[in-house]
Amino acid sequence: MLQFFEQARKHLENDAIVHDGVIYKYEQLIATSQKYSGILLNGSSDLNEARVAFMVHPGFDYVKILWSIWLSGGVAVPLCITHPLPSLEYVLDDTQSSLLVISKEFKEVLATYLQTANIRVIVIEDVNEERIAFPASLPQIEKQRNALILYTSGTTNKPKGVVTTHINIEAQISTLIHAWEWTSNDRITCVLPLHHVHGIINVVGCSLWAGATCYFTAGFSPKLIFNLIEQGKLNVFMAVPTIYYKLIAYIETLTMDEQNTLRECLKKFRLMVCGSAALPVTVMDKWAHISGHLLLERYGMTELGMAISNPYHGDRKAGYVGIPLPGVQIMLADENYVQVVDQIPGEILVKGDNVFKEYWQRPEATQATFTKDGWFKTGDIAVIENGYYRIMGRQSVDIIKSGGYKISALEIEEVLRTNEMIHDCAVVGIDDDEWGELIVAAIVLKDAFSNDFNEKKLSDWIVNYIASYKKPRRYLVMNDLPRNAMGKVVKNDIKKMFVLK
Ligand code: MLC
Ligand code: AMP
Repeated sequence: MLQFFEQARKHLENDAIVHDGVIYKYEQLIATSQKYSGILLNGSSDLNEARVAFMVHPGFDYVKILWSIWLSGGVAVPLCITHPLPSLEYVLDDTQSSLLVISKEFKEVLATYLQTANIRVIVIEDVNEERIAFPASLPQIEKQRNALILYTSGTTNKPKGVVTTHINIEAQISTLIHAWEWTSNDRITCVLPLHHVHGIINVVGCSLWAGATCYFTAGFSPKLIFNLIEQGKLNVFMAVPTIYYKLIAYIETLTMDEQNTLRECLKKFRLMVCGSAALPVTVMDKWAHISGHLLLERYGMTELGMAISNPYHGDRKAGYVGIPLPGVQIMLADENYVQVVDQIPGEILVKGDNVFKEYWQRPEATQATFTKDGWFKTGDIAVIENGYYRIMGRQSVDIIKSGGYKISALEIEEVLRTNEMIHDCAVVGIDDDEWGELIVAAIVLKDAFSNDFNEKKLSDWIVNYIASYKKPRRYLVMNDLPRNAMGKVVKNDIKKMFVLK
């Protein structure tokens, strides 16, 4: 029996999920997931690692589908609910998903795909749960089997599927349960998208493993979050730095009385965590002033879950991500993968059961990302100072973190180059207080458009091909891109030009 399910069975009477004010107990979540497994299995005894893509809003439906995929032996492929069709098709094709579970509202965006694809489609609203019987039996799943594929942007233009096994997921969750002292009395709200580890593992995975309650609101909204907080419903909160930035901005619009009421409610929290991108010290300080809480910053990655964390009880140091989590081995290494000594910066290498298995059907990329001794190379540079890790940046200028999302500059450039106006381009991330990095693009126009550049037209066009959070927010039209003696575009020069602009 998979551990997540055994855990849930310990808390049958507890509230598992509260979604739109409706309470779902663990007992109901278990029963519904089992019934749905029967639908997915459709008479077979085991999905045998078939990829099951699903496109469902965060909430009870999302969790029941995820669990039913795991119970029936499938590999879960959560689709981003805001991606345009080309990005969705890419994931569906790359994973060769043979089953797709969707909410009715996503039929429209997928319409052209559904017309021709050879895939079994289940529309949640068309299923009458009352009339489904429990499956006669469910398969025995060995923990080394594949469980999840999440897509991550990297230094290649197309996102790669990160495959994690049940062993990996159990390790990623259990280390956080231990380190952050989760209990069945905890209550958290999920404000993050559920196609990335922050939401899937840290928020939903940990809360349901602990027998705690996970509240879902409709997307990210400071007003809805503060409503829940004021009702005293929550005691744990986790988000990316941009969300804390936005919450602070919202609080600053409230009256002093409203701020004081909120402050009293925030003081009752036991834990507030921040990660997925560097937490600016200014945000940490402002949040401490507002809430009385020193945010716990941690470091993670799609390929690892969480790896390094400030302590729950000890000193939480601003600007530092803490120390390795239990069960996670970390080494800082030079360019030859030899360990560096304290206070010398090095690339973060990671080993442990939390580390993913492989990039889906990319053996060369998988091999390249591990050293010959089996360390996973993160591409992030850190230094240890007084026992605490400080993240100094990334090796690649082509990886951008904006709003907590990892975005490949190369992917955006490839799309931009297909636009009729563009001859050449270079995408970079520039520092931004709110978004961490803001995506911007230097472009060289084709002669025919040199007097006729329409930024809005380009901006409206690009969201047909990439998610809106990947859209460049500013453009700089240039005659030529700056290049070095080898002919390679000097992206750091482009960054400086945007800052000076
Ligand atoms: C959106 N907008 C942006 C933007 N994203 N502007 C600049 N840069 C960006 N990156 C603009 C939109 O165009 C829109 O403006 C307005 O902001 C609102 O858009 P939205 O889509 O409604 O945004 P919002 O819901 O406010 O989203 C902000 C957010 C979101 C912070 C909630 O970005 C988010 O959920 N981020 C978390 C991603 C995440 O889970 N990362 C974890 C990866 S795992 P207009 O003018 O068009 O209306 C990982 C490992 C680890 O990293 O360690 O955890
Ligand atoms: P993703 O691939 O979306 O999972 O993003 C992982 C990347 O986010 C890491 O490789 C880091 O570059 C970055 N990251 C995560 N947490 C932090 C943090 N606390 N500080 C700085 N960078 C972080």
